[in-house]
Amino acid sequence: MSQSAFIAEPFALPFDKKTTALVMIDMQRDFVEPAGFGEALGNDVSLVRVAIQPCKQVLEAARKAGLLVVHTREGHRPDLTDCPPAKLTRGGKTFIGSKGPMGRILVRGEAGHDLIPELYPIAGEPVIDKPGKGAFYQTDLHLILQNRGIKTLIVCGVTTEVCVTTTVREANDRGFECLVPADCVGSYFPEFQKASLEMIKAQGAIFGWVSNASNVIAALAA
Ligand code: TIU
Repeated sequence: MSQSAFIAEPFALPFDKKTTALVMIDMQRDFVEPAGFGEALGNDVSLVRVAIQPCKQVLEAARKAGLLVVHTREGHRPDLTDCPPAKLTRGGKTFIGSKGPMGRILVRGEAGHDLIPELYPIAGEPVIDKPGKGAFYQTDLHLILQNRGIKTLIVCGVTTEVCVTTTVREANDRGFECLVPADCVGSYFPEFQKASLEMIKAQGAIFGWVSNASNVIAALAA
């Protein structure tokens, strides 16, 4: 019997390894490394870098437990035809597609768009290129999860209040149960990190559950 439960708030979340996937959101150089898009926007990347090691431990535990692992990347075609004009005008001087220290910002194929080496996908792990903040919008993520019979998602990555919670809300509306390990998600804004995690688990798990890396690792190893 593979039914188990994650220790979580507001209450334990039962899961089955066969129907659980790890979704690693946008752990891209542009968001996490110095000199990327995140830092160019004026943010302190050390605040999101603290999530790297916990993410690495959860990723290793998920691989060992045989979970489906999916990675996402936010970015656009080099000609930016998939970038809404309204999104193109944001970010002050740091426009999507403009030249950054790690290539054109949030453009597919550029160095800064790539996933960080610490969490690099291995063979068999789908990588979803997404044009939006949510991982379901204009991608085949839902199809991939459905085809594998996935019901539960462990959602990690950056940033907590932007792409992580957008994805959790999208997933929740599609019937998935989402668990967010608090130390595996990062924000440039401590107050947003705190509020986002509180919102997820409020009102009896309105969008999902909140836990931490060690609880997830223990449950996956059981
Ligand atoms: N991946 C993601 O969260 N994209 C963002 O643009 N996040 C910010 O917090 N800016």
